[in-house]
Amino acid sequence: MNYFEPFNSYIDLEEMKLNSEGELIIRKLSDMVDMFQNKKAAEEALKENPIIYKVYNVQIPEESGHLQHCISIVYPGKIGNEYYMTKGHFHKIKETSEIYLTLKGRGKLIMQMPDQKLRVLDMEEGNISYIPPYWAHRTVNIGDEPLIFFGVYRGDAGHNYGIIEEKGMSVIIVEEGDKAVIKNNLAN
Ligand code: M6P
Ligand code: ZN
Repeated sequence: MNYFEPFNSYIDLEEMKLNSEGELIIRKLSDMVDMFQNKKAAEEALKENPIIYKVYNVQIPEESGHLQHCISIVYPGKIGNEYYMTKGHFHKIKETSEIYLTLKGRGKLIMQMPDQKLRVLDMEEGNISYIPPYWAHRTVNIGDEPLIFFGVYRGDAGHNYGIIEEKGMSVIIVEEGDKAVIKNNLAN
């Protein structure tokens, strides 16, 4: 039998850094510019090309017995009136689930089934959100500080961005009169 050594990672919430050996993914606006609805605002913001979010992955084998886990930081900001968000994905192995624990900030977790059924959960400090099998998931920062959350999912689940990259999700989250509002995505 192949033993894998137990280990700790450490999240420093002030520094917003995960202390582990894994891969750090940095997504800038240029990596997802087509996902925002206001094309003019997106083009304007591209001049600065802000970081939209970071994902600190702990290095774990992509095997079913393991649990991938990571810390994501979605920065505060908007493109037009649409809040910064993650790209969003289904899992490659569709029947695998995921858990998010919100550590800091305020957000929304949009989930969507292949038949378009939709659910939106609040992400607030201490919330543990369960993303059941088959639901696509995207997080949106609706606050004015970074949204920081821990995610854990089956080792071999994988990411499938395809259809969300092409069509988006069926709702978007925008600021209207100081409030986060869920709107139908007319482009979907
Ligand atoms: C969470 C997890 C990660 C995911 C990240 C960013 O931390 O679900 O697996 O990579 O959010 O989301 P996305 O991959 O959709 O950009
Ligand atoms: Zn996932």
